[in-house]
Amino acid sequence: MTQTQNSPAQTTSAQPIPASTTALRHDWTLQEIEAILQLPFNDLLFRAQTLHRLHHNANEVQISSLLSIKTGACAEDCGYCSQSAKHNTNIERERLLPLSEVIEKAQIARNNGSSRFCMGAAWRNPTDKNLEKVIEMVQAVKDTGMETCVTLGMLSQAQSQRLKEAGLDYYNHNLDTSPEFYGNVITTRTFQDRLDTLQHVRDSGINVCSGGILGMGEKAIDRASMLQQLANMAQHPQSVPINMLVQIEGTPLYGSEGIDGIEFVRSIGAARILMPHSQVRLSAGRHEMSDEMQALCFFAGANSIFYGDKLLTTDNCETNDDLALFDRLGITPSKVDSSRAEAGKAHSA
Ligand code: SAM
Ligand code: DTB
Ligand code: SF4
Repeated sequence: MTQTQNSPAQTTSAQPIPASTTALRHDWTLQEIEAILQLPFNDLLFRAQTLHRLHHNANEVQISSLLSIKTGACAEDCGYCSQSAKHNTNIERERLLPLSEVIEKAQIARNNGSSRFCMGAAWRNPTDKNLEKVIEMVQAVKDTGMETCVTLGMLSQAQSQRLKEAGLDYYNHNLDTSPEFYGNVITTRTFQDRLDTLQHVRDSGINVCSGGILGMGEKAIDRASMLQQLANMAQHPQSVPINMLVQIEGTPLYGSEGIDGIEFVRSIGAARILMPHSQVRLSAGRHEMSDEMQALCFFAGANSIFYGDKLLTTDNCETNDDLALFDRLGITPSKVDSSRAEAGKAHSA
């Protein structure tokens, strides 16, 4: 354990945390994380917000847009997902989108102020042939000036390396839940498979985007355990999406006991405390949250969202509603890095 770090298990004081006590840790015990999640709510939020301000602009939120580039007919059985071929859901399957359509959607996202464009494919893993097609998309999106992110399922080391060489900025691959609850959600690939893919991504030098889903019927200890897995990685994921389950009819997890809103906010605060430098993304499920709950999540340290009317197959908040909320909260979207933005302008001129 880093000696200068306050022991969260013993700290219930709401005193600000000096910068010198916030060395990054990778050795959190489950008990420490449970203790953070159980702090008096105001202490938890104060502590999370104090750390947040040490490392981030408190009034800035990064916005990413999502596009499903290949939808449905997935061989995996993830119990939450509309796109598994094993579930009887009402989604329209689509083959890999043509490059022109991806470019069109990316330009719209960029013009709406997104700084990152995330493309998702319903694959267990990409074939090398499909990977080359995705790489063309990554390169075209980079030309708009936005950061690029893809989520394509499991990757080999060679595939990660190929994506890195192509200039990919982020790879999203979620742990989804705790190792203990994992078997209740997915049976067609293991928790270790996920860790292996994340290791390949990290080793090839791509930024890691990894988080999970809350509200799948897991217990508080599973949330602590999932956060422990993320926080004890050799390097904290640069981006940590925290999704609230979007319940989709026809999926096995439809009808799960959801998560209490306050518990959700606590989990965001804990993610901020455990991984102070990371972007914590308030991801799927915002559609079901009140403005006030989202505001609490931002206060607890969430500093990124998915922006745009659609996630992958389900509705997201309306962009106008998001802009109105940002306005009421005095939040501004993070700017696209200026050199990238110039590159984008040059391209669209
Ligand atoms: N097929 C790839 C994979 O699973 O790695 C990429 C796409 S997958 C849809 C990306 C992530 O979205 C999942 O790991 C899960 O965390 C999240 N997700 C999918 N469906 C969701 C739902 N109904 N509610 C909340 N999050 C969801
Ligand atoms: C992540 O953590 N959440 C996003 C993204 N990564 C790919 C996906 C959310 C999907 C929500 C359900 C849907 O639209 O199908
Ligand atoms: Fe397939 Fe990804 Fe959905 Fe799992 S989450 S069923 S891997 S698209």
